[in-house]
This record gives sequence, structure tokens and C-alpha cells, in this order.
Amino acid sequence: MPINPNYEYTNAEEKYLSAKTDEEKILALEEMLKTMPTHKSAESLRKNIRTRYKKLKGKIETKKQTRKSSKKQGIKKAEMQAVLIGLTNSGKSSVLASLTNAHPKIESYAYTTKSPVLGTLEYDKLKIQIIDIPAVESEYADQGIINTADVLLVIITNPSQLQEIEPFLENATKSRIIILNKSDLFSEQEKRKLSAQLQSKKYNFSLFSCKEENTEDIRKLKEKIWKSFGKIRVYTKEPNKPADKEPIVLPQDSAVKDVAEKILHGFSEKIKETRITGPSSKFPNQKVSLAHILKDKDIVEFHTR
Ligand SMILES: Nc1nc2c(ncn2[C@@H]2O[C@H](COP(=O)(O)OP(=O)(O)OP(=O)(O)O)[C@@H](O)[C@H]2O)c(=O)[nH]1
Ligand SMILES: [Mg+2]
Repeated sequence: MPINPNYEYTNAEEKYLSAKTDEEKILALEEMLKTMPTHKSAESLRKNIRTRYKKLKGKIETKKQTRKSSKKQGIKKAEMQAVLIGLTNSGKSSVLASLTNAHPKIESYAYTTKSPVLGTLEYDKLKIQIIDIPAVESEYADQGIINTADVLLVIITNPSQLQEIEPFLENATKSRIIILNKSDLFSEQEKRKLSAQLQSKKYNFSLFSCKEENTEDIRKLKEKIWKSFGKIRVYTKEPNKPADKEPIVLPQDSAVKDVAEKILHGFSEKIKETRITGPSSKFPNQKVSLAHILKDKDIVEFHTR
């Protein structure tokens, strides 16, 4: 459908096309938004411009943020790191408080969180670092952490917010969990509808409430978060002793040799015999080679020379 642009719009568009820097592009896009036709048939164009605008803003923010980078804020990346992403007031800090030992500032007004807050999620003796960052659309946003985290926890209060958040999530290959927070504000029927909607998009999602949280919901969400890292946990055991309570976390499809090397570099050369009990063994105490591929929750017993 023709959108019949006026002179100002055409002019702004030309500026955009000939812009050399991101800052020039942003200015031109702002002008395009201001001067573009307001009628219905121009709606998809407006959306398109807005998306371009937000993406560019995100990019410029990243540049700024690398200066006052996350290193300066003293965040050392843990083995498993997830970041809470969402618009302001979606409840990111509340989710951090529900899942971890952290006590972030939680307020009903917008843009409460102004710098990253760290928390440690504990699940089954596993420790997962969770970072609450300022709202993606805010001037305090931190693109750097979004890019380095292993898992993105996208906090929304309505599926429509996903479109607004998307331009800020450049690295689409990361594992993502959509958490529809404040589900206490919906009726049972509305919740079923929302679930069906998210399901139809094949999202990995959970409905959650920080107001009506219960231990079972929290446990399930923690489990989902752990699973999204795609790792396995393996318990080591000394002969004639019970297995260690603390698991060793490894990438999926790791071998017995990888466990040994993770315990101590060079340790695999000292191993005389390995016995496995668990999902990857055919029977308890099965003797296996260093090349044996492990599964989640295997117990590994090393006999050294
Ligand atoms: N009803 C309801 N309110 C919630 C829930 N989770 C958070 N809230 C409220 O929503 C408001 C915002 O919560 P925050 O956790 O500060 O939100 P945020 O996403 O961290 O917001 P900013 O840091 O300001 O961008 C607070 O008043 C919370 O009490 C929930 O599950 N249900
Ligand atoms: Mg917050």
C-alpha cells in the first residue's frame, strides 16, 4: 500500500541513507518517526523504523558501556551465568530475590535498578550466578553482560513485550527461558490462554509469580534454568566411601577423562581403573575406559596407580 510520504519524511530518509555514523543514523530515524504519515497503512513502516531505532540505540549503548564496563563493576563470570532481561517493572529484581540469596532494591516505580546486581542460585548443590541488570530500554542498560552470559532469562508480564525486547537481544543463539512474571494478576483461564500462546511459539517458558511464590514453583524454575545450560553433573567417589555430595559440572557428552582432568590437570594419566554407576552404566560399578561418555548424575570411582 502506498504511504504517500511528505517532503520532510523523504528528506529525513535521504539523510538516513547517506548517514555515515550510527549517531547520524539515530538522528535521521528520529526525524523519520516524527515526520512520517500517521495513517494506518504506514503502521508496518513505523514499526520497522522503531525496530531499527532501538537496535541502533542498543549498539550505541554497548559502545558506551564497554567504557564503564562490567569488569569495572567487579563481576567475575562464574562457570554458569544467567542474566535477567526485561522491560522496567517486569519484576527482574523480584525474580532475583526469589531465586537467589540477593536482596536487590524492589520498587513500584520505573528504573529502580541502575547497575547490575549479583545473586547465587543454589539448586541440588549446584551454584548458578544470576545477574539482574537495568531494564533493556533504559539509559543504564548493559549490553556487555547480555553478550557474555550463557543463558538469558527473559522476564515479561505480557507476551507482547517480547517484540519490544527482541531488538536488544542480538545474540539469538543463546539458550533462553521466557518467564511470564506477575501471573498472579491473571485468572486461571487467562493463564491457560497465555500458556497456549507461548507454547505455540515453541518457547521454553514458565509462568511465575513473585507474590504467590511457592517452593515447588521455585524448585521447578530452578531445575529449568539448570537444564538450559546443557551441562551434566557427575559425582566422584572414593573406593569404599559414599559419593561426593558436590557435583562436578561438565559440558554434555564429556568423557571420564574430562572429569579427571577437571579435578586436576594430568590426573587422568594416574588412573588405573574407572568404575561407573548411574545413567551411563549398564550395571552398577561397571568398569569403563577413559573415553567412556558420561551422563547427568553418573557416579565415577577412580582407582589410581
Ligand atoms: N503482583 C505482582 N507484582 C510483582 C511481581 N513481581 C514483582 N512485582 C512488583 O512489581 C514492581 C516492580 O518490581 P521490580 O522487581 O522492582 O521490577 P524490575 O523489573 O526490577 O524493575 P526496574 O529495576 O525498575 O526496571 C514492584 O512493585 C514489585 O513488588 C509479581 O509476581 N506479582
Ligand atoms: Mg530492578
